[in-house]
Amino acid sequence: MTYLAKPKLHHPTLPKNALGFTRRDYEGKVSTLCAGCGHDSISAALIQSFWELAIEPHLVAKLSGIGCSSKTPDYFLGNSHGFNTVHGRMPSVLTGANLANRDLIYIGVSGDGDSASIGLGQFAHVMRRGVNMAYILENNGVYGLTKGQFSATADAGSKSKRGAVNAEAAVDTVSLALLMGATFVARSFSGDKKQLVPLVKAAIAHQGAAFIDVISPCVAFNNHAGSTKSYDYVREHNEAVNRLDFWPNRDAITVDYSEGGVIEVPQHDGSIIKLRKLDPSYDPADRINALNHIARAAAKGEVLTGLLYVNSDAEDLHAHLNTLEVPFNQLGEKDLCPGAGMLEKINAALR
Ligand SMILES: Cc1ncc(C[n+]2csc(CCOP(=O)(O)OP(=O)(O)O)c2C)c(N)n1
Ligand code: SF4
Ligand SMILES: [Mg+2]
Repeated sequence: MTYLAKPKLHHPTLPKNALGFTRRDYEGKVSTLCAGCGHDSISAALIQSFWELAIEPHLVAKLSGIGCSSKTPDYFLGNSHGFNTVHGRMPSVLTGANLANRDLIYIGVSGDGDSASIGLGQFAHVMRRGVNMAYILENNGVYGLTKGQFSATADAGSKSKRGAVNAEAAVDTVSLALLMGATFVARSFSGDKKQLVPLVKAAIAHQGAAFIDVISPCVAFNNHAGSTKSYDYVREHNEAVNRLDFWPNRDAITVDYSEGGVIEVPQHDGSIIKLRKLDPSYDPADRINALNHIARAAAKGEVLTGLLYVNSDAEDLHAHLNTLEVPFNQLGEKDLCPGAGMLEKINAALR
């Protein structure tokens, strides 16, 4: 099934974006995930975001690890670059690709096992290095692909489908991303496309490490009573701190937002995040306050969602390393291999 391409039929009345593409042009192969899996809704949100932003698919690189979640890049943006790496190692491959060619838009897709269990070290370092990417963690609290073992994001006290109680403390990926220096941190729910789509768009626009933890229920192994990652639990305990509208540029703002509590957060590329505060005490520019809020909500069993932190002045890894703007594949042999004399000079400077 994974090799099944979708039929190329486009109904003539399908709406087109500014590039003349329909949503179908941003789809991938037929999904082989279980019907109702949260991961498919996240793929749909990604398709929607890229289509609405009118991004040319060949300018996007999708990288993932291993898992049901990491299979999903096959199901969206079929005309983009893709690399399904090794379990827990997507961040280092994405970092390398990004350093070689900064002109592409990098999407990292991972699971909670992939990022918080085997890949925890890689996850932490890609955040602190500020790699320019939108990192989407499809968080279901279990290893879906290998039949539902608890992952490191399963809450202590939550029950498996067979009734076993998880005794271990959960890794909270949004807190960890904040501690590690990610400059855009959000949490959302696969069942809330209205919240997720603008978050994805804003994460794409962000210059630096952008992280979205998306609670994404596994209908096969973790959608029962006693689970804190089920559709029912998340719907009942979802506490959104804000709601977003994303505007690709200032000119696009044609509606007048007169409602109170709306703040504008300009991004480096001229795009604007419009934030409606649902919790007046929540300031997404305050990292310490974000950490406090997340910890307090977790203690009450709430799932805090929305844009939890953003640093609009963030710089990415290329700025830290002062790298060349030209992608490696556009450099000639002379630039790539400047000779023994130059190597000697570099070595001498390091002695
Ligand atoms: C090095 C290595 N160890 C273990 C596995 C087995 N394995 C494959 S997927 C997976 C867990 C996937 O869980 P998660 O990342 O949460 O993705 P999900 O399937 O839940 O979306 C494991 C342990 C593997 N493929 N490679
Ligand atoms: S096993 Fe779970 S995570 Fe995997 S496709 Fe099925 S519902 Fe989704
Ligand atoms: Mg998982």
